[in-house]
Amino acid sequence: MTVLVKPKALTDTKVREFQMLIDGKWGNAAEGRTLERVAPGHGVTVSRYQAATKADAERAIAAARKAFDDGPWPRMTASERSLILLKAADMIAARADELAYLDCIESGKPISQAKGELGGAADIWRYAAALARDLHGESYNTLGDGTLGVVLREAIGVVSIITPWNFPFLIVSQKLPFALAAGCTTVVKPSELTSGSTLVLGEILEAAGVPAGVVNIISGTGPDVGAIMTSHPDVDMISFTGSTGVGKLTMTNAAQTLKKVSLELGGKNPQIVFPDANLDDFIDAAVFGAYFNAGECCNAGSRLIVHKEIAQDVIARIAAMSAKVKVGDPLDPQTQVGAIITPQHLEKIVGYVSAASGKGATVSHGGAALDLGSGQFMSPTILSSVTPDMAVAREEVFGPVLSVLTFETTDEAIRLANSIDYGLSAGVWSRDFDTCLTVGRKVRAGTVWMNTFMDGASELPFGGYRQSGLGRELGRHAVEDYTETKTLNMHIGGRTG
Ligand code: TXE
Repeated sequence: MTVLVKPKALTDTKVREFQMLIDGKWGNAAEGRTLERVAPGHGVTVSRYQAATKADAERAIAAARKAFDDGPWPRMTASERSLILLKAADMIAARADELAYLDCIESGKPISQAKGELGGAADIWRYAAALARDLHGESYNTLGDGTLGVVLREAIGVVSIITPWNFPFLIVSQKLPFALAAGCTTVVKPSELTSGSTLVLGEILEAAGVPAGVVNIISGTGPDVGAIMTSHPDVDMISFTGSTGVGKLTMTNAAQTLKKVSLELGGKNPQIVFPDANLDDFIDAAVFGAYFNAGECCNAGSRLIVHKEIAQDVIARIAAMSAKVKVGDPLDPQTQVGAIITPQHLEKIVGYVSAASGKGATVSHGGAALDLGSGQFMSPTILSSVTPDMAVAREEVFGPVLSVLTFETTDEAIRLANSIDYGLSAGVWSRDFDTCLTVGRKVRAGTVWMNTFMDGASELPFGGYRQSGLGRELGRHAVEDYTETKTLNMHIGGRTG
């Protein structure tokens, strides 16, 4: 079974009202419409956001344009920008409990996890602040006596930042501080399901000293505002995290004016396990990798590729550990798997499971929605005897569902790992160094974990191969992504001299 943690009624029953930040002023959407957010774990309205439309987005883009073209932000020294980002990081840390609470009730993620994400986010802001000081170009005095080449790194301009609901504060933190460090100005649109913490970030940035118009934050739906944010000629770059479908749409829109695009999209990440692996470590990581954030995670370890020799044992041990996972109240500090983002999304997850069992997969654990009295929850689920052609083996379920496939040779494992459209991350488990490196080099994915899974650090780039996206976030090149290079080719003395 699964350990159930029934959601307790919320003690704070007040609906939190949010406005939007455009050109340094907080206000309502032009058309006066709002969006209500029902907490996925509690089934009651907890937040009300402004429903921005095209006119609001255009105002925000104009403010960002003006702040870039005429404002102080791109003209400040890197040291001045860095100090403001450091101040913001301290303020994020000081308000971490409030921000974690918002992410927890609006997205349904466990509170302990939300607090961990806030710690990670503050670290990213500090890292971006450090990188701001080290952003520089190059010079070449080797081009001949009369020539000096200087390569500048200039802020790219106005950046549209569009984020999803699964890690609301963490994902905006993987984009915004780097854009700011480079000297860009921005329009930010969080998901219409989890806008709260990003709007609070607007208050923090104002208080930290970010000038008006540099960060504009609008709440609204993709079709209402996302579309204009990705197509407006005054926007120079788009940084998007979300579904592969909307990522493709974003690129199509961006192509009209040839904007730079950075995309972090879906994943169907394999964990390949060999018979000589440390199975205690692996079982623990497999359970964590599959169910972390209720599987609503682009780098979820949702596809197990296990050697035939150990498959039965591995499935039995993962099922036994799954039975101990605590599912339920996102606000309970003991909870490990929280609520599913919306009732429609839960239906989609259950649909994937029944389609797979209809095609011959075996439900080795869970397999159904859970009724906990409020909200929507899914049982941690293991599907075994999955074949590579099934949708659960190829598509992003985005729920706590682990699909198990088997292999006999290393080549077959690599082939299976690379047989789908995604290439975000992968895991390989073996005590043999050669095996880990052979698989690690041949798997086409942006991150390969060896004898661990899902560890990350601000210093390590993150992003995908193939349809998992374009570009990398984090790491020391992350600020450069928000720049253009300009070559100054200087001639000294007469041109023929
Ligand atoms: O994503 P969307 P959804 C995957 C996951 C999930 C599926 C659908 O498989 O089940 O996507 O989730 C904005 N122009 N991921 O529907 O729609 C939208 O408002 C511009 C993977 O929530 O892509 C939100 O701010 N923007 C993923 C953001 O795009 C548009 C995280 C993401 O929403 C838009 C989330 C448009 N036309 C979902 N339409 C990951 N990589 O972690 C929507 N948006």
